[in-house]
Amino acid sequence: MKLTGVELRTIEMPLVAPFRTSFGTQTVREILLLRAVTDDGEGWGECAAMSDPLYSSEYVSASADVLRTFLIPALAACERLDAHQVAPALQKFKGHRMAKAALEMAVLDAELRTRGVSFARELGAVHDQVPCGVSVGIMDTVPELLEAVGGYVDAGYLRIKLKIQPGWDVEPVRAVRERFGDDLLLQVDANTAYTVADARHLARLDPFDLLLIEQPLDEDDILGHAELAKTVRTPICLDESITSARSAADAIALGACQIVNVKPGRVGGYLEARRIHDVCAAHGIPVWCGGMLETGLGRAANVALAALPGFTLPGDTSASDRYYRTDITAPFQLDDGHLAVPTGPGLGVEPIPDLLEAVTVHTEWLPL
Ligand code: OSB
Ligand code: MG
Repeated sequence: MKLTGVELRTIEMPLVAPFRTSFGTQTVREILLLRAVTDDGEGWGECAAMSDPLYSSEYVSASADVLRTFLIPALAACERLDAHQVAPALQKFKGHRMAKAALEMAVLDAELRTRGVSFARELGAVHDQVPCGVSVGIMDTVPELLEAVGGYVDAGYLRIKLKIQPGWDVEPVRAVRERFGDDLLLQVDANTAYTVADARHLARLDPFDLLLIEQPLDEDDILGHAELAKTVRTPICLDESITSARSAADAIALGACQIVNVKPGRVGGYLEARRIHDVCAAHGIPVWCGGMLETGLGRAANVALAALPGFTLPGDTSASDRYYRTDITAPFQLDDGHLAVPTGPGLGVEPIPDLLEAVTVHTEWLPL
């Protein structure tokens, strides 16, 4: 397969409701999409970066720039390109994992469509549907939160994740646990909003039997998480801190996490995400698939990944309508709390031209 060029496309998708985390409020999701054009066919990639560098250092316009200036040109040297060559070809460039992941995803999709193989089969999926959770943003009041959670429980979501921050943690968790009972699978995500000095405070979440507390401390603070784990009984799960299979192995060895959130964008792609799955499985560490408010393209690949055997907890793989009134692909719909794993070649879904056009704000063709 020879890459002839890549189209970069920026889209803006209005969210059905504002999504507030400890790092900010999203009302529109700006997303960079890639269309890899090869002599054999095309493939789609979706970049996980957000508009501003608040979740991680990456952001949409920086991802577009590094792809245009460095990453896409670096693939010109690959005469017989396949997805496994992408990460090695880009390795000399530091960081920018979300941009690298998007490019690898587009090449992988093109390759798999040519071979007639689905993402699920290629990655090693063992299920044809995956159990789904939902990530619930910070609200102005507890009654508003209870109403939102009630809607998701009624829709069939099998696990609820509450975004927390100092001042919005113990009371909302208590209220949700009291209203929805002990059987509700419940977890929290702080997106780095605490310090190790908050250990005693975070231990006040222990009585509520949470599945996990996700990324309470700074992404660099691996030893802080290990220290925190001595005070807090709730299992600690890392998101932002895990950027590779090596960093996952290190965090596990240091006792910094008992569970890992796997996000392909954050770790440089679906192939590295699978290696994290393998490392965690070898250590008996459960993993689950995180999300970055993806369109149907990223969701298709995430759902395929979440069907691997080590993904034993429900993921942030919610239905399309939890995010967008109109997705750019056929919508993913919840069926008894599950999403079906696509079976067609590659991602198994494609953008619907009119819907894609309607949300596009910029396109750029980069010949190789
Ligand atoms: O920390 O998991 C996170 C969304 C954007 C950025 C970071 C995170 C999230 C979510 C929502 O929690 C995940 C999703 O439903 O896509
Ligand atoms: Mg998170």
